Amino acid sequence: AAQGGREEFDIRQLQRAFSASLSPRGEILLREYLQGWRQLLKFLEALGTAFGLISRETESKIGILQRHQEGPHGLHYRTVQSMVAFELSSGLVGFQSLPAHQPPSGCRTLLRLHRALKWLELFLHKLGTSPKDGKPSRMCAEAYRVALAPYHSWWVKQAVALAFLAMPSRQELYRIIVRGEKPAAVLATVESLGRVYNITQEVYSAHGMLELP
Ligand code: 1PW
Repeated sequence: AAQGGREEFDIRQLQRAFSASLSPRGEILLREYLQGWRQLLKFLEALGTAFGLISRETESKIGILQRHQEGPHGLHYRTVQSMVAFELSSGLVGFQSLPAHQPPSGCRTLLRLHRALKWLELFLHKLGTSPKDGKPSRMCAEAYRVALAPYHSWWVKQAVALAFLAMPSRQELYRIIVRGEKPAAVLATVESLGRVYNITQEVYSAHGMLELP
């Protein structure tokens, strides 16, 4: 079966990509990480047009990192750790805002995806552990409030809140997320996301990079 491609969202492929992104030596492999994000993009697209802004923003961040990987310094963009080391030693991280002619750094771009991953982790965790009558739109909003809203402008927060209003019902969401899988696939995914998140967080924190502009 083709990876990427046209097929529908598949939570097992999401879980596999993120767990494959973790090397035995504790590195985060960017290729697999971005593959996980592309699978996530299919999920966002399945949530409907109300999630268009969120999908486009996600796609744009994936694209920036992909261009770094395909660029002249592509070899340095194999793992999160090697990207961080390279951008640090070349003065490319952008601890202050970078000049406009320079593409956004890999570090500041990945930081956006990294924070968003926490949103997903919290949301899936709530979904996988909540009582049957819990409302997904509320869980999604609550996870967003904790994980991502603190980093967003007022305007973005309003736009994201509108998307939640159009969130599919719990039943429909289960159809999209779980499909043929056992519900346990949700919590297995939460666990993989958590491992990847924690390692990235350690790397960023060790270099004082948790607040890049
Ligand atoms: C239902 C669970 C969803 C998990 C996937 C989350 C994808 C998150 C994308 C949020 C996008 C909101 C609109 C854009 C916000 C940007 O300003 C913001 N980007 C992100 C990814 O947070 C910050 O990027 P910037 O403006 O500093 O380049």
